[in-house]
Amino acid sequence: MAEYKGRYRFSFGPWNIDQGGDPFGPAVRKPELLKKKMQVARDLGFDGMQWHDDDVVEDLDKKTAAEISKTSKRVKKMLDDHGLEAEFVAPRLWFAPETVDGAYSNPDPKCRRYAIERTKKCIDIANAIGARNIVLWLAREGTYIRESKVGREGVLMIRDAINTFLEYDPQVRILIEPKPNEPVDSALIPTIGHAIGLSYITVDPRRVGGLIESAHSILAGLDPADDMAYALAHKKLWSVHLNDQGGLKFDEDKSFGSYNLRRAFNQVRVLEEASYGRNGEWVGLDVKAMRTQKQAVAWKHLRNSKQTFMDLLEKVRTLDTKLEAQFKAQRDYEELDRYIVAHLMGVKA
Ligand code: 3MF
Ligand code: MG
Repeated sequence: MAEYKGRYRFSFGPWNIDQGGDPFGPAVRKPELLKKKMQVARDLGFDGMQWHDDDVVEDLDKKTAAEISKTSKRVKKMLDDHGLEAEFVAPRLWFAPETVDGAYSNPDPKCRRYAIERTKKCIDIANAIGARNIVLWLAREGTYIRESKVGREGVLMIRDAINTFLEYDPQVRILIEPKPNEPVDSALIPTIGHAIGLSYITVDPRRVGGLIESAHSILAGLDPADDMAYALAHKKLWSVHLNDQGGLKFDEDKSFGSYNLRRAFNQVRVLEEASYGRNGEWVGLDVKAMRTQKQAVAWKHLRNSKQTFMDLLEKVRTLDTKLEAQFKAQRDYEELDRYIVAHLMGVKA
């Protein structure tokens, strides 16, 4: 087993410290300043932050190139001052009126042009804050009813958009973050298998990979550890959004390991066994504080997720793999099952 003894680097995005609003009720916490969020990151031992383009430059659509550059430089300086790096920038392609019916696969060419121009701005911001990764969460690239779009055309439109970005910036890397549904009913690129398949029909597959979010795999009815293993086999697991999810509900973004510890253990194990992080990959979180959480402590979900990862890493590293191999050789999976459960609980098998 090739074990990576290096240090894991952790990141989260500013949206992970939020105001607790949901579709049925308003915000319950006041917004926090970016500076405060960076202090939380530093105090909790995170190494970097993830960004949406407009987390860096607010009201991006209304800003000139000079304004975008100036604001990005200010955020870069703030990051430097806090000893933090920028992991990636993601274009927010689901908020503007132009993206109501999708971004790159929008049936209206004017709207598609908007999405492409917006993503170019996002790439400029990434360069300005020192991130070489662009994450595409393809939020509205899909349908509410099957008949509304031609699936094949939609996929090829997304491919064409990605090709445009690969050509726009010869250094940029595109990480597709698949999700099967929400906000749309049915996504065109619902799983990591789809994302990797798509990468191979772009002009430069070596620069197109994936980001796997635990909850997104679970929403697709899949096991996140297996999804990660699949992407690792293709050398295309370039980031993760660790979190947890209670079954097929709305996207909950629960703290990592808080719902299904064994499922979380297997994610950490898959990463550890593949020496994840050796090529600079980050352990990203995408977690939300519960709506009930009060302002002053609405950062504990981040602390807990990171700590649970480290605790599970210890469980991975102390697993008796000889014993495991013995059970496997005997095909005694019942014994193996009990051993894993006992190991996780810290009791005798
Ligand atoms: C939605 C998500 C997104 C992405 C983010 C960065 C708002 O389910 O997970 O969070 O992670 O846009 O790619
Ligand atoms: Mg995510």
